[in-house]
Amino acid sequence: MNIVRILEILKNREGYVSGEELSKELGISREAVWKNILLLKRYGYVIEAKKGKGYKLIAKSKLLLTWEIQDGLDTEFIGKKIIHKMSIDSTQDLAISIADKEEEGTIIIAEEQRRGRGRRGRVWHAPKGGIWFSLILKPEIEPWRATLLPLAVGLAITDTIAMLGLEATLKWPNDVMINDRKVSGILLDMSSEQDKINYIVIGIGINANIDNPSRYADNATSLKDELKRDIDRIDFMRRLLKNIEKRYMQLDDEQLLEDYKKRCITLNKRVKVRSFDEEYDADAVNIDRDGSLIVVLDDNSIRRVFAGDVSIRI
Ligand code: BT5
Repeated sequence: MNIVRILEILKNREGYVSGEELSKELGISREAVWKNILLLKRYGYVIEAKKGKGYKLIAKSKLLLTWEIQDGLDTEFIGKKIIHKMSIDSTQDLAISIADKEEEGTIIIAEEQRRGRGRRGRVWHAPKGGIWFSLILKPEIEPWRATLLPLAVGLAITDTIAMLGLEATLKWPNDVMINDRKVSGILLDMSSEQDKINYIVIGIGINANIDNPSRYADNATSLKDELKRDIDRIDFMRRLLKNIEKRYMQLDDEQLLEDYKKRCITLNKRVKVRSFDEEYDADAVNIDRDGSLIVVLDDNSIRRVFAGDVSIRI
C-alpha cells in the first residue's frame, strides 16, 4: 500500500522528504503523493507540508491501524491479518460472517461499535478509546473443551494488564476485573460439528482509554480510570496478541489452569449461579480441565457449570 510505504520513509527521516523523492521512490505522480498524505492525515497522522522542503512526520496516529499494530508484532499467526474499521455495528458479527474462509488468527478491530454485544443478547458499550476486536480461531480440540478458550484469553488479558503495573483478576468464566470492577469482557461464538470445531470467534472488549466508564455499567472501570492517564493502545494490543498466542498454545497444559485458578476470584466463594432457566446458591470449589466451574450445593450435591452467570455473594 502506498500510504504505508510513504509512512515508512517519513518515519525513518529526521527532516523533510520532498514530494519529488516520494514520487520517484513509489513511482507515482506528485499529485498522488499529495492525495496519500491527505489520507494519512485523515487517519490521524500529523504531517507538516512545507513549500520547497516537502513533508515531515510530526506525530503518529493513535488509531489501531493494521500496519501500526503489525509493526513489531512478534506472533506466529495471530494478527497476521488485521481488518480495521473506524466504526462498525459489531466486530463479532463481521468476524462470524467471514470465519469459514479466513485463516486462523485473523482479527477484526474497530475504533467504535454501534451495536456491540455481550452474552445472551446483552448490550456492550463500545465507544471510541476502547479496544474492541474479534479473533478467529480454529483449534483442533473437541467442542466440549471450548470453554477453555475464554479462560485462556482472560488470562492473557490479565498478563497484559500486569505489564502496565496493574493487578487484574478473573471472575469465572469471562470477566476481567480490577479492584472488583469490570475492565474487560469476553464473548465466544462457535460453529462446530459432533466432534470437530469449524471455528471459534472470540470477542474481546477492553475499556482502555474510556472516561467515566460507570456511565456504561455500575461496576465498570477502565485502564485510564485506574492509571489516571491514557495508555498506548497500539503497544497494548501488540503485547496482548503475543500473550493470547502464548496462552492459546498452552490449552493442553496444566499450567494454564493453575495460573487461571490463582487469579480467579470466584473460587472458594459463595456464589449465585444462573444457568439456562435455573438459579441456585452454591459454593464454588474448583475449575475442571475443560474450564467448567465445579460447585457444591447445600444438599452436598456437586454440579458442573459450563455456561451462565455466576455472581459472587460473599
Ligand atoms: C461480555 O458480556 O462481557 C462480553 C463483551 C464482549 C465485547 C466484545 S467487543 C468486540 C466484540 N464485538 C462485540 O459486539 N462484542 C465483542 P456480558 O458478560 O454479557 O456482559 C454484558 C454486561 O456488561 C452488560 O449487561 C452491562 O451490564 C455491562 N457492560 C456493558 N458495556 C460495558 C463496558 N464497556 N464495560 C463494562 N461493563 C459493560
